[in-house]
Amino acid sequence: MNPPNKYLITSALPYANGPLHIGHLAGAYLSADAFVRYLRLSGKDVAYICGSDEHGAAITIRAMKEGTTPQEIVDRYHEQIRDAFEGIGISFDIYHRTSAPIHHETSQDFFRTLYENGSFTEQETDQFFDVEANQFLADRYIVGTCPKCGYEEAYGDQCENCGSTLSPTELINPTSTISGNTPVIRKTKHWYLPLEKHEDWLRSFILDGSLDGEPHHYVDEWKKHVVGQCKSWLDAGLQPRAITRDLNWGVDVPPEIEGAEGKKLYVWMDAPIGYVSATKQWAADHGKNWEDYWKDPETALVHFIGKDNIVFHCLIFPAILREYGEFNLPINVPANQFVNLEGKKVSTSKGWAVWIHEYLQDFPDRQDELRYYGYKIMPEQRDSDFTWKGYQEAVNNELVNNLANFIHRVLVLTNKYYDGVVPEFDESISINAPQESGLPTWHDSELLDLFDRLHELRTYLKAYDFRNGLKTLMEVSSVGNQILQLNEPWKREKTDPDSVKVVINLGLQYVTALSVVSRIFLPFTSDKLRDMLGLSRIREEGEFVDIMDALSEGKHLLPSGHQINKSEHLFTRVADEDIEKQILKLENSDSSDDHEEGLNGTVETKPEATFDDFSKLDLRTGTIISAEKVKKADKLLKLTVDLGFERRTVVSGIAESYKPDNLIGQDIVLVANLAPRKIRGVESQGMILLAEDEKGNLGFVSPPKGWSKGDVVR
Ligand code: B3M
Ligand code: ZN
Repeated sequence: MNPPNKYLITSALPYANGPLHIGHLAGAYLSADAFVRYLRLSGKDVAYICGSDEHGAAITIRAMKEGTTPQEIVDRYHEQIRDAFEGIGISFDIYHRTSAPIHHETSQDFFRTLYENGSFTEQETDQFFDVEANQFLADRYIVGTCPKCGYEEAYGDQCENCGSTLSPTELINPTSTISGNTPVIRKTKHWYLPLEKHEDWLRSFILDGSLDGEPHHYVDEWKKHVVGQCKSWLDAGLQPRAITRDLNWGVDVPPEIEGAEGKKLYVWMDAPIGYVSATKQWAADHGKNWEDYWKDPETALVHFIGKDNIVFHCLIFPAILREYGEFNLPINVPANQFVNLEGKKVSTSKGWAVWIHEYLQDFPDRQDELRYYGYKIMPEQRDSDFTWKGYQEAVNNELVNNLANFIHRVLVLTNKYYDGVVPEFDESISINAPQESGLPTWHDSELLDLFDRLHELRTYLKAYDFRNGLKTLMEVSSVGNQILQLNEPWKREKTDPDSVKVVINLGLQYVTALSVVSRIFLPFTSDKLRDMLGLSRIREEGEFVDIMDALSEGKHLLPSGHQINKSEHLFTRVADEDIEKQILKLENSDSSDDHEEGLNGTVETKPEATFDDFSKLDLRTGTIISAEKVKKADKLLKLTVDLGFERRTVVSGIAESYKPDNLIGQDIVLVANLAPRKIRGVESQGMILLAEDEKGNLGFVSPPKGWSKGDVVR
């Protein structure tokens, strides 16, 4: 197979329900960005497509929590995410959005075409319906008691206490999170994509890299964990997937289709079509033909995603594209695993994240430092961990001590000895070789060595191995540093100026090469470097090929006689206090952040209660006198509460916030006349009042210090 000349590259469309964080960035964007920059530097025709995913429960639940509309949520976050991407230098050709009319039209066209093809089946199922809100309830809109562990706030699809996967109808006392009412069961009809019909061709597509008996892509380039995940889906047997939902936010099922009323496309049906609609918009804006990028078999399609999106991009979307016909299928889906933060899972709702827009505010001129560290820890094969200490070390030890140091020394010496003019030199003069000190080498042989290293870099990039690509880039700089170190031009200038010319000229060739290839990972640095070298900035129009051609022909990258500019420090050290601030901020993110609900809208309270409703409750002051864990329930503690007039056993979901030992003596307020309930086999005789913030942190509501037990709270 010949290498393609045209590429359509996509990065997963982030949900517009929260700000962009480091987990997103190192997952599906830095990788794709390096890849597209590399392709453009190699002279390829590339369209790099992304946009906001503005549908789905992620958005509507967010809107409900904030007491605002889905439209307001997506408008806010779409812009914020777009700006953060731009700020950190992700070079999309278009950053589109799925609320755009062209996306709705394109998605409906897909639905219509597949519907008319007979690609769907229809099924009627039972689903919860909220009569007051007059809508069917998606799984996440239903809470109730987990049938497995008794946890009262299990979702319709999962209990977060015991981890069980549930279906909404299994919940005990299901309630609608919209109205607080008990939902009723109604029948509803949906369209399904019968994936099982696609199993055979998908199997050979994924596992052998072939399509209709022809080789389609080199399967050994696909990451093991990607193929592995698909294989386990295939081995388990593919099932029909519902592709519509009863919702009031999303793309309408085309209205002329019978039964379309009230039905929207399932978000995972329309989101990947977002790649197509965004390409259409981009093509229209730039006088291109979108079909050249999607339907020309010579064009390569590559999806960059995180591992949680593998099945949608490797199995479901390909099935949709193939049913539609004429569309290319991906030649690779180089999914990344996850990045954790200081050892914990990144979480938007818990505020445990490095937010890109905040990073850009805190470190306005350090975009490439974050990018660098992102590539260094990229979770290509397994999960990895972002730590602020690790970030600081990478910047100080690698970017400052290696890269910036090498470049600065070469440019400073050029300015000092030759007034910034690239020196002529005698090709026959040998200098000390970098690899083994003591051995001689020559300018031209070192340039061949540089060629080999850049070739290695290219090989890693082709294989989506960005970590090793970055390492190789840094090796170019290390070798440059070794050449300086072993030849000590600053000492020899007086005694052996001719060999110093060789060394400095060689150093300048290295720096020039770095100014081109650094563009792949560190675009801001590349621009600064080109300015210092007195060269025009890289436009990503085949410059990598140009320098490889030049090197292979024995030409120099920076001609003698060229005038360079003053050197400025490319990177500066990150101080301990900068890092400490970030760590502190992270630890305090509970109180200090503004990503969470409540700030920008009114918070909705529960439906009105009368005074009589309230006065039914008997609230009493008390003190916890014993506490122990409840077996097999991570969140539950069994407490004994002393009310003065009697003692009560209470099961409370506070184990994640409090250690049993720290609770003894804690004053509390108890709902003393709540009907007793069995939780995990223990009878709970009341409920302790707790305040809960938007992150889920719990704190006791307690009487003033020293207050007596058993008093009424009203
Ligand atoms: N919005 C899911 C996610 O952020 C999703 C990706 C869509 S890609 C077409 O994980
Ligand atoms: Zn449970």
